[in-house]
Amino acid sequence: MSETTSSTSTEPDVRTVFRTCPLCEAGCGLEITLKGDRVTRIRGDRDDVFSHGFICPKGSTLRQLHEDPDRLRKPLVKRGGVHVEVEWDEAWQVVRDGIAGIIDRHGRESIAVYQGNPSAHSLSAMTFGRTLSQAVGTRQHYSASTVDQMPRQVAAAYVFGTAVSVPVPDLDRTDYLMILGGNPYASNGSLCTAPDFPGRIEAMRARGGKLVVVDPRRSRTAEEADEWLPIRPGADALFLMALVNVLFADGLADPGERVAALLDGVEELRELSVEFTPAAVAPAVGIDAATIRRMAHELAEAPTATVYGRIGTTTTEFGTTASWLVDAVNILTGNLDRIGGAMFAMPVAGGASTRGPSGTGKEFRIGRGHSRVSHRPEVMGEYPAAALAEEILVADAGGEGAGRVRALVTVAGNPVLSTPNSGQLDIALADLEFMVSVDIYLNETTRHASVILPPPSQLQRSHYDLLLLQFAVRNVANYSPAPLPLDPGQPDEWEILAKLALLFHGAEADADPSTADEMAIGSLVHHAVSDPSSPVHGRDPDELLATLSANGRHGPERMLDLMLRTGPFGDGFGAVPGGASLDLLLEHPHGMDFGALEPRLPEILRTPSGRIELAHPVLAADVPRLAEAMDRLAGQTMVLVGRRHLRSNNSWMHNIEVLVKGTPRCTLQVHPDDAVDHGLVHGGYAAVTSRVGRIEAVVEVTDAIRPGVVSLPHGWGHSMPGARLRVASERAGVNSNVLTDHEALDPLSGTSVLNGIPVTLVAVG
Ligand SMILES: Nc1nc2c(c(=O)[nH]1)N[C@H]1C(S)=C(S)[C@@H](COP(=O)(O)OP(=O)(O)OC[C@H]3O[C@@H](n4cnc5c(=O)[nH]c(N)nc54)[C@H](O)[C@@H]3O)O[C@H]1N2
Ligand SMILES: Nc1nc2c(c(=O)[nH]1)N[C@H]1C(S)=C(S)[C@@H](COP(=O)(O)OP(=O)(O)OC[C@H]3O[C@@H](n4cnc5c(=O)[nH]c(N)nc54)[C@H](O)[C@@H]3O)O[C@H]1N2
Ligand code: SF4
Ligand SMILES: [Mo]
Repeated sequence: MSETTSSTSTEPDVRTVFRTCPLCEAGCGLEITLKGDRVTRIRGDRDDVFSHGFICPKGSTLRQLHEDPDRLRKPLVKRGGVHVEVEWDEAWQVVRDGIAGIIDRHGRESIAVYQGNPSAHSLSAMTFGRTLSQAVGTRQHYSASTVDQMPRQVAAAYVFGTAVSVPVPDLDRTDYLMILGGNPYASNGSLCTAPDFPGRIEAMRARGGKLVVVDPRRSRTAEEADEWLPIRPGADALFLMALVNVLFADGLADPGERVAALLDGVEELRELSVEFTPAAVAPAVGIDAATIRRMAHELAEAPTATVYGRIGTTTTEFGTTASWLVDAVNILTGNLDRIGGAMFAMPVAGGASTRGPSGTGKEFRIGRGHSRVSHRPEVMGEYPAAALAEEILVADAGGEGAGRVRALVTVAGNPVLSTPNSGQLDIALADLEFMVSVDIYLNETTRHASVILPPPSQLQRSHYDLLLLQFAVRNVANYSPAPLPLDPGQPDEWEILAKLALLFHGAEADADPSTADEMAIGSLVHHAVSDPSSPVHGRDPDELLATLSANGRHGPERMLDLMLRTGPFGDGFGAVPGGASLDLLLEHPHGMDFGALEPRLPEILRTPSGRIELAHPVLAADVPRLAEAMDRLAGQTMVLVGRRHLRSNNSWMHNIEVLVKGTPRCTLQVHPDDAVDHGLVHGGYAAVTSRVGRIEAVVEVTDAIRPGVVSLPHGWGHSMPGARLRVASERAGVNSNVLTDHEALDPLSGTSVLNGIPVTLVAVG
C-alpha cells in the first residue's frame, strides 16, 4: 500500500491514497484522505489521467458504504427462518455440508449460478468468478448480462468476431453523436467507458459538434441535445433500418476504401433494407419520414459521426438486431474505425479482442444446449436470467438438460429486484433447498440465502476494471491497491470465491483458497506459453511463474500482472523494456494513459472469414420478424419504460442516506394528456398492471415523456420482510420488475424486454 501513499499533511497519521471508483463504468479516480484507518474525505482525483477530477455524487459515498451499519461484516446463516451472524469457520462448514447434500440428492445440474453487475467491476470476481462457476460444474449459468448488454455483445460477435469487439464512440474527437436509449447524464455511460461523459459531450458541442438523442423520454441528456427524437419504445431497430435504407437509396453509403475492402454482405443488407423506407416505418417508429431521412443525410455528411445505442436499445425485443444496425449505420456512413467515428479500444490488460490469431477466429454460435423448461438457447454459456424462476419452479419438463434447479449461488446480484417478473422469482427462491450468496447486504434476494458470505467493503479491496476498460474511449490502465486493510479474520472477495470453488470440488471446510489460486495462475501461464500469438509463447512456465510470484504476489494481482505483461502494451517479461506491468502501474497511482484510440482493422477481426459480416445470416434472418412487428408497434397503446437517476445505482445503493434523501425518485412519469385520459393527478397514485403483475406507484405528471409511454425506474421496492436495509426501507418505492414479463425476450440473445412493456393504468385513491 505504501507505494501509492503520499503524505499531504503535517498531521501525523493523515495520508492520501488514490483509488478508482468501482461503482459504475466511468471508473473515476478518487482522492481519499485517511486519518489512521478512517476515511475523512473523498473527492475527485484531479491528477487522474482519465477523469481529471470528475466524480458524481455516488463516488464520495464509498465512505458511507464502508461505514453503513447494515453492510455485513460477518457471515449470516439462516436458522429457523432468521439470519444469524456466525464466525467464518462455522459458515464454511454450513456451506460445505449444504453443497455436499445437494450434489448427493440432485446432482450438479440442480445448482444454478447468478452473477450480478458489481461482479463486472470487481477484480476478484473477474479473476475468480470463472474458477467458481467452472467448479460448480453446471450448465445453469445466469447473469445480469441478459437484462443488460448481451444483445450488444452477440451482435459484435457475429459482425466482428468476438463478444468484446464492441465499437465505442470516439467521444473526444467526433463531430456528431447520436445516442439511442442511453442517458449518460444520469448513468455516466455504459459500454463506452468515459469518466465525465457529460463534460465530453459539452466539449463536443463547444467545438461545433451536434448531439441528437433518440429516446421516448426527454431525459437529462435529451435536454442538453441539439435535437430530441421521441421514438416509440421498442422501435429503434426499425428507425436504424430506415437510416440504412436512406443511405443506400440516396447514394450516401460509403464505408471508405479501407473498410469497404473488408466488408461482406453490403448488397444483402441493401436488399434487406428495401422495404423499410422512412415512410413505411414512420407510423411504428413515431418519428416522421422527413426527419428520418434528414438524420441519415446528417450522419453521412458530418465530417465525422457516431451512433451509440445503449440500454433502451438492447433491452427490447429487437435488442441484437438494433445493436447490429448501429454498427451498420456507422459502417455505411464511413465512420467505423476512423478517428471521430466508432472505434475499438485496445485494452492494456488484453482480452478476447487482443488474443489468438489476429484477423481471424472461430465461428460464434449460440444454442450449445437449451434451457429445460422453455428451451431457450444458451448464449455465451448462459441461459436467460428471465428463465431462472421457471427452472426452479417447474418440477418436470421435457427437453434437454437434467434436473430442476434446487440450489443457487449468487455473486453480487439482486435478481429479485433486477430481473423480470420478480414476483415469480421471489416465490421461486423461497422454494430452493440451498442458497449461498456472496453479497454485502441482507437484501431482497439474499434474504432467501441459507448462507451469506460478505466480501470486504469496496475500500478494503484493490481495483482494476478488467472488463470495462475494454470499452474505453482512451486506452487507459488504472490499478489501485486497497485503501483500507481487511478487518481481522475477513477474507478478501477472491478468497471467498476461490474457497467456494474448492468446496464445489469436494474439499473440506478448512480448505485453503491459495490452492485454487495456484491452480488458476498455473493454468493461465500454461495457456500463455502455449499460445503462438502470445509474446511469451514457448517460454518456460516455471520461470514466468517465479517472476510473477516475486515478493509474495498472489491472487488477482498476480493474474493481472500476467495479463498486463502479455497484453498489447506489455513488457513481455523483459522483451519490451518499459512496457506495462503491475509494478509500472503501481508507480502511477493516477493511472497511465496509453493514448487515444487508434484504428484496429483488420487486426481486431476474429470472424472465421476474416471479414466484417455486415449481413451475418443469423442477423439477416431476424429481419422478417422486424417487418412483422411494424403494424403491432404502430397500434401500440400504453407501454412502460425504465430510467436511471444519477444518485441511484441499480438496486443496491438506496441504503446510503445522502443518496436517497430529498424528493422521492421512484415515481411513475405520465404525460399530461395521458394523465387526463386516465384521471391521474400529480402526486396521486396509479395502479399499473401488466400481463404478469400489478403495482401502485406515485404519479409524476410531466411533458418530458412521449404520450402513450410511462416510466418507472428499476431497483426499488425495499419493503420485503427479512431484509436488513434500514435506510432503504424507509423510502422503499415500488419494484418495476414486478411488471416486466419473463416471457418477453430478444430471441437472438435471451435478453429481457425491459422497455416497452404493455400496461394499463387506473387511478387509485
Ligand atoms: N426494469 C429494469 N430492470 C433492470 C434494468 C433496467 O434498466 N430496467 N437494468 C438492468 C441492468 S443494466 C443491470 S446491470 C441489472 C443489475 O442486476 P443485478 O446485478 O442482479 O442487481 P444489482 O442491483 O446491481 O445488485 C447488486 C448486488 O450486489 C451486491 N454488491 C454490491 N457490491 C458488491 C461487491 O462488491 N461484491 C459483492 N459480492 N456484492 C456486492 C449488492 O448488495 C446487491 O445485492 O439490473 C437490470 N434490471
Ligand atoms: N446513476 C446510475 N448510473 C448507472 C446505473 C444506475 O443504476 N444509476 N446503472 C449502470 C448500469 S448497470 C448500466 S447498464 C448503465 C446503463 O446506462 P444507460 O443505457 O445510459 O441507461 P439509462 O440511464 O437507463 O438510459 C436508458 C434510456 O433509454 C430510454 N429508453 C427506454 N426505452 C427506449 C426505447 O425503446 N428506445 C430508445 N431509444 N430509448 C429508450 C430511457 O428513457 C432512458 O432515458 O448505467 C450504469 N450507470
Ligand atoms: S460516475 Fe461512476 S465511477 Fe464516477 S464517481 Fe460516479 S459512480 Fe463512481
Ligand atoms: Mo447494467
